[in-house]
Amino acid sequence: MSRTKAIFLFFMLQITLVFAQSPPGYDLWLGYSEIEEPALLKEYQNTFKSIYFQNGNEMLHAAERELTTGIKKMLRKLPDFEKLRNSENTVVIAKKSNLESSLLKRLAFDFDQLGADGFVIKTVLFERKQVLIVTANEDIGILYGVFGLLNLMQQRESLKHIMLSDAPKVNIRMLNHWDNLDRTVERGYAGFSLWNWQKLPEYIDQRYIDYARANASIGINAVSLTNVNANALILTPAYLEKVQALAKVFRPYGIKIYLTARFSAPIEIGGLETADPLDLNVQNWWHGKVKEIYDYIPDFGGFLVKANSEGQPGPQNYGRSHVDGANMMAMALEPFGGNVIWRAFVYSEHDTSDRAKQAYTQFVPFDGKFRDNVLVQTKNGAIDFQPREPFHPMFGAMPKTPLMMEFQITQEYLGFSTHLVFLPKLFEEVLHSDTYSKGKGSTVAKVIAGSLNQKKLTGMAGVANIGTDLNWTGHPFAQANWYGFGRMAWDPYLDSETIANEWIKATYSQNPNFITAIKSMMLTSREAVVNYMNPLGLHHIFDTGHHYGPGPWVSELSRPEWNPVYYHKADEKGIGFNRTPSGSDATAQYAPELAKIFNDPKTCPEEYLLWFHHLPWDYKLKNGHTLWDGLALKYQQGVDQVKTMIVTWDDSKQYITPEQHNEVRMLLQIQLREAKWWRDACLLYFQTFSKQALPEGVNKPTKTLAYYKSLKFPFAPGIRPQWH
Ligand code: GCV
Repeated sequence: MSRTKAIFLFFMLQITLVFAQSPPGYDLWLGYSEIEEPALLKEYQNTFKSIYFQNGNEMLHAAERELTTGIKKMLRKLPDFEKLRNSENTVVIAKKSNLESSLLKRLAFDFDQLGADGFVIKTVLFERKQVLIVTANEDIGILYGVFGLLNLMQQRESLKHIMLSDAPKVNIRMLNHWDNLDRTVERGYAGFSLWNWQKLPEYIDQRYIDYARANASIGINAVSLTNVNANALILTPAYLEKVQALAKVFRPYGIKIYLTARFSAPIEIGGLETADPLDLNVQNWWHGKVKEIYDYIPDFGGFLVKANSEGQPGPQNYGRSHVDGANMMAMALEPFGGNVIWRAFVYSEHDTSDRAKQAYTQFVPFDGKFRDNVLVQTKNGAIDFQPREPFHPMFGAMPKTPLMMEFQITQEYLGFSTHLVFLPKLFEEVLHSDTYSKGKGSTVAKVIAGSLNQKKLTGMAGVANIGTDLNWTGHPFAQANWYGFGRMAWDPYLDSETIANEWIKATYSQNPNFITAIKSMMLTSREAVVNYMNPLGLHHIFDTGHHYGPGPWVSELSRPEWNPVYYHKADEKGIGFNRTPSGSDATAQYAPELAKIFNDPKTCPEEYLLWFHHLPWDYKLKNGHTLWDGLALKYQQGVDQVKTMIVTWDDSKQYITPEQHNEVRMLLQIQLREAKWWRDACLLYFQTFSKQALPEGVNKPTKTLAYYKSLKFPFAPGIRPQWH
């Protein structure tokens, strides 16, 4: 080859490489960075000399494609796949039914424990050679096994003696998108909705495929596409054919589609005069609609329903109950194997009792009355995705009902996508909480995994934080919350530190110094946000509507429970919501062992103090500070923790690219500014009641309370813009 031609080809290759690269952050945790450790690279190269990959359907092809992508990137070589098994194979990837009996013998594994989704990855000595086997009962197990294998390599684990078997502990591992049909996203902070309804069904955006890959890599197997504040149009043929196209993309990745069903759909799109669940015409309409949906999407998952909540229609409009509504839909879905996921996020302006008690009051009497294909989806706490809430008492009180956990991955009350907050810390706290419903050790995780009450149908949902932003989630670290949610939905007993470790290695760097520092930053980030927003059990003191920033002074909204003053109840005497027997008695909804602990301020964990108690400003905290001083110091601590996060991030600059460093640095600066805003606005406001000076160590606010009260945010994301 001539020199000129060689130079030309070299440049073409560079150009191809440049263009083949995804935008920063787009690859999520599937970047498959090159193996730089020489010994490990050699080991992997030897391992992947010849791969037998069972031929098969589109799911196995998807798995094989992923393995190709991963190996090409990590080992800088194209893998050598064989479609016929031969004695040279160093890797065998096949279902159990496709493995020769001699290999099965070597594996010596009880496949019953794997179920459909589980997998085994094991290196065995076979005919005097090492063979790495990835196997499972079903295709989906192979897909998860391949992602498991790639994950091990991203964690730089040696495969020489690997023996790993894993299976999910929860059946439905689901993302709930709150995407509107106009592509705005309720409480979305990462751009617009991914679903391009105009171009579907013909145009399949590569993003749909990459979204499915990312979900499958962490075991997510269900998604509801649209907002729970639902639009009935999604159930019409014009949209169903688009949903069908998405279902086709997601199917090879083991993901089922659910749709949000607006309870009044029979009226809005069916031409009926009522949506009464006991009306025969209404029942027939839903039966027909369900059949129509299954004609489009044979593996349709079912409906997710928000009914009689925040203005949404529901069975109570007709004097019927949640059971009547849910069971009516369940009967329509039953013949096709579909489920109803009925949300328990209900509270009413006509109920004057403590909002925190209302869902329990409405739902617990229905325990055991729902049909078998109904799951009741319950938010992690009794109010609404606050930075910290005690676990929802329903988790300890409905043993005969499959309760599905609803976490919020999108950061509605946690600084949007501008604050670095590692949510698996919050998820873990809730899942590890003890309900005591069957004595000590009856954790929420056991309720959700179904082991406490022997449930066959189990689920965990996360409200998605995904949008059209190049990096999917707005903040690069918000990707860790999507990742962590998926990992905990797969295994609710996992700990947040393990997840942080995995995510950092797969996303940023293998450097141990970087990992240690960033892991500790992530693990303290959740406590930091609690401290600078809602310390000591304060909650729902956010500004109205958009929930951007503090609004503890808001008191004039039409519904009492929409006003922050309802929640903090600050006055000259003190602060906090008395939920003990002398107050709203919400503690009675917990097991007696817990109620006893919560009822006494001396035994109540201080992180829930003002959630359960109204206490005087000079009440003595465990550390000897008065409540006023302690509260102020907590706000300051939150700000200081953000400052430390900035130092940690800056010190880690050398391990990542300048772009990676800079984007998070800019976001951390916003976080710091907003943490100070929270501290100053809240303390100035609460000071009008405590009438005490700020303690030493707390920075003096530089602006007045009037200034903070005057702020307006027409640009706040997450709700439809309100410019007027
Ligand atoms: C989808 C909170 C949010 C609403 C959300 C609601 C829910 O109230 O602010 O935006 O509506 O929860 O979970 O249904």
